[in-house]
Amino acid sequence: MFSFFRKKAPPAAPAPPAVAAPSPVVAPPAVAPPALAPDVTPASATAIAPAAVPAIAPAAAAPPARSGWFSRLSQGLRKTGGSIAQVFTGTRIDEALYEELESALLMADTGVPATQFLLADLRRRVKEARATDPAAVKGLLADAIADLLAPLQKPLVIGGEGREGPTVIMVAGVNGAGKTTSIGKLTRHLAQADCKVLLAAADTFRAAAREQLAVWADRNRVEIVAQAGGDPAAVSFDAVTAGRARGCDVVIADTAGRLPTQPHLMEELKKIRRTIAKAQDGAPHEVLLVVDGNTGQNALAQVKAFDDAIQLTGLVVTKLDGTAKGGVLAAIARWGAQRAGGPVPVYFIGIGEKLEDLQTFDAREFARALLD
Ligand SMILES: Nc1nc2c(ncn2[C@@H]2O[C@H](COP(=O)(O)OP(=O)(O)O)[C@@H](O)[C@H]2O)c(=O)[nH]1
Ligand SMILES: [Mg+2]
Repeated sequence: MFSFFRKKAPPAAPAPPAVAAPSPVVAPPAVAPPALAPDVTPASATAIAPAAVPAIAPAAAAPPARSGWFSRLSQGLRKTGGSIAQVFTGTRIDEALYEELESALLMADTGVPATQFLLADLRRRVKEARATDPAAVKGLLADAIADLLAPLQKPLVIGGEGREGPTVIMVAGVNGAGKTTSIGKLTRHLAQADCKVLLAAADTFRAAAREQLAVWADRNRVEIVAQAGGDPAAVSFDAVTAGRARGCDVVIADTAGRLPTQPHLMEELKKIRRTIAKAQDGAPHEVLLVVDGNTGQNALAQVKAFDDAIQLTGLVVTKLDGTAKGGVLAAIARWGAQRAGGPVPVYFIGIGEKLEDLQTFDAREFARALLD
């Protein structure tokens, strides 16, 4: 079973080994979620919701089988699986096979550099294994993809080495990528693991954005700092300060959606990052980009642009259900292999709108799902 994230022991403790969080317990919300958004925070006042009792939902009788999740993931990526499988239906391993595979990988959003890398790697593997059967080549391709994706597999760590104060997570991305939903789902997992979470509604432009985050805060019974029409950097600062004062384990800042082609909005994002650092040394500890897996090669362009602006530490790739082709993860991995600071891990992937539809990323599993 996979841990949803890793929770380190507090620094004061007599150095016990890092304890893995309990297996993901994905229970349906203990209380029926409110149908309507709660009252909007009064304008111009930084509102810190009163401390709420942490919601500890009763553990689900049986944790959801990861196999069920796997079949949904491969179902989501079935178009890619189908067109790649087609390549291996012949009887010979020849140039035509590699050419067909090249087209299939490019069609799956893998992009030119990762496609070329995979083809060269596959040829080497085929030679080494002395494979003669195209079906065996498919297995070798799965290995090649899994190895390429492996550096992206890394758990999100809460409470790092010697860290005082909360783990501060800043979340960015374009509009509709799934930032708020993913924060809500992550908050649920954190709250269930007894982490004290505070959400910062740093998407101050739209009232609906604050309300949406407030609904998630309410569902998970965690605190939220919001401010109508205020400065997102100020809200983030207040939230981190409040999170420290209240002994929170995690502060998550939800920012407004923006395109990397909007320089003033990218500047604002940098300012939020800088301001968070002023509220707490070493923060933000995680700068996450949420990308919509459906956007194909554009997702890679977003990763690069946001990384340039705010130095990403992790990714959440959503919407791998539906029409996503999945190859973009290989493109992200190949880019990451050449990035000065090392690869940007994919902490979570999303395959739907429900709570259990956000899961940790497993490279081998993903490679299998891609080719299934
Ligand atoms: N199908 C699908 N929908 C998702 C996923 N993640 C988020 N969504 C939906 O995408 C829409 C936009 O999500 P939201 O969190 O508001 O995006 P934000 O603008 O980045 O905050 C909502 O309708 C979500 O339910 C996913 O993994 N799969
Ligand atoms: Mg949002």
